[in-house]
Amino acid sequence: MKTIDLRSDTVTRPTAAMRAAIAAAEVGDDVYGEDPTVNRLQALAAQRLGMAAAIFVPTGTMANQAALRALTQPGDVVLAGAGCHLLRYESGAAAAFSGVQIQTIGSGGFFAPEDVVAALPPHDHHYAPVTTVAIENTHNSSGGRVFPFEQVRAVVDTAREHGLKLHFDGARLWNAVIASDIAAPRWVEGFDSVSFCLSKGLGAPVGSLVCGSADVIDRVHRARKMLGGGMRQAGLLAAAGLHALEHHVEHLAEDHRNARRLAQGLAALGLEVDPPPQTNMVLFRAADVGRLWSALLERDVLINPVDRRTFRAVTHRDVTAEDIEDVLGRVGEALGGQRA
Ligand code: TLP
Repeated sequence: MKTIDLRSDTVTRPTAAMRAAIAAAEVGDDVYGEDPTVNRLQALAAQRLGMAAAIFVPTGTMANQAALRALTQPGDVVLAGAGCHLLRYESGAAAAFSGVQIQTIGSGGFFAPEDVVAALPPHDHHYAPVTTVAIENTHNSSGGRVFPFEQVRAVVDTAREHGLKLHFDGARLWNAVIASDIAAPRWVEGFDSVSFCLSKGLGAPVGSLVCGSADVIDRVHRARKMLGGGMRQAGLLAAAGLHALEHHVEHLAEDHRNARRLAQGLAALGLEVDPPPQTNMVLFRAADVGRLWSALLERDVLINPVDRRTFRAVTHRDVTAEDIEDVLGRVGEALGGQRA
């Protein structure tokens, strides 16, 4: 039986064409700025986002943390949506590396300008200064939802009015672009730094970018060095990323269709799917997560629980529409006799 892996879109493997691009990559020492393939990827990323500069880093976590380091001072407060990756899944790096406190605002991962204003402290030295706002789009722990566009624009305006910096965790920015049909430069306009991943739905084995002004990217460069992320012949990895950006963005629409079909099928099996998927993630609940998890593992379906009641299934390039039908069959069998 084919193993169907819906744990994350990080599990994709490079295609033959991507491997050929890796094999053909021209390389140099990127710590000297001499890797032509890294330089091409950085230029393409900046251009796709309509920003001045970009820097290649190994992971989304490093992208976010190097950006935070570049934007903040120790002791600052960073406002972000509930359940944000920055706070929940980056092993405490914001506190350890930048010395900042993350304060969550709003609900379900999103927030409004009023939430930003309400979180601003009086100008009094008892309070840590709020200096930065971070959004996550799509928002992972709320089930891959897209931050409402007009709300993002309003948050940017308000943050600017109050002299705050802005970071955009766009690990899945391209999913938001495809789902909303709003171009990337419009999404990221006014942000000081934007991170996006090549190694999620875009299917590259490794890599993320941070984009921003030349000055911000210069500071991110220093932070990347401090984190040990200065890589040498990284063009081998950048070649995969270039291939992903050039050829894999449109495919995300299929991942989104597969997620909708999966959600519909799971609901038909009596499972509670909430929220309805907007991109490539499906959150669903089961009465006995542990039992369903092992019954699925026995049937070679990998789906991770995210809490005691909820599973997260993520669609991606290595899962076809037929695989989704297959998964639904196997979930039906696994549930046989069990209460959903
Ligand atoms: N998310 C991973 C896990 O860490 C949870 C996943 O499987 O979804 N920002 C966001 C919004 C992310 O979802 C992730 C990865 C990252 C940053 C970090 O990227 P990596 O894993 O490359 O460090």
